[in-house]
Amino acid sequence: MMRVHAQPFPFELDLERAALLIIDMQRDFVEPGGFGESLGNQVEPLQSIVPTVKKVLEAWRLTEKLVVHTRESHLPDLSDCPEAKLLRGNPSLRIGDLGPMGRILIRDEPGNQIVPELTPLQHEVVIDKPGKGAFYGTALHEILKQNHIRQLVVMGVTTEVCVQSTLREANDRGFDCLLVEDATASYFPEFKAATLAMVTAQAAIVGWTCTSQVLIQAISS
Ligand code: C5J
Repeated sequence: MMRVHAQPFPFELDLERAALLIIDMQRDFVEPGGFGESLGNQVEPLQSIVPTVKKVLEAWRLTEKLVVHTRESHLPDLSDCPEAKLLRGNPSLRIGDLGPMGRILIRDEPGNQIVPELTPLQHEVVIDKPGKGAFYGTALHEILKQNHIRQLVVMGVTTEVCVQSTLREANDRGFDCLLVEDATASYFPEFKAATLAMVTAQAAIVGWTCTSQVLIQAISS
């Protein structure tokens, strides 16, 4: 056990039972010219965390503990995309349409790949998820159980959507979650701040948050 300085109180990290979970660091959300930008979002807040996510990932890889990457993606025939998601709102591009980096949110399209700086290693787990939460419609829970995981260190985008949904799903399944504050981002900085506050409120009702610096220090010691 190692004590990590965290909010709202220290997190007792048990590396033997912990996995690193990186949410949706895919080109279409993060890179200029992708789907996120085509929706009118500024991608800079998302781009700016890539070096920090990379630093934590590299430190975690040295521990040889489990790494899981996720991608929000759908099958090419959209059979795993509910109509409610497909038809929501009035966007200029819908899921499955041809966007700046291939078909939007479709598995194996260029925009659906993890950004090159964070490319998964061959032995790392990659979960393609049809929803916002990483547990919905995926084998994630089974994989974590098989690996005797009880704690998740979480990074990625966007803080208030797929990251927060995943944290809540994980919390309900009995995982202790530690979100890395400077390794998560939103197109809306105020939503990120609100999410960090919501996660840690009421004595860690959803989980803990910490900085990448204290996490790297703890796992490297
Ligand atoms: C969104 C995500 N924002 N990864 N996806 O639609 O948060």
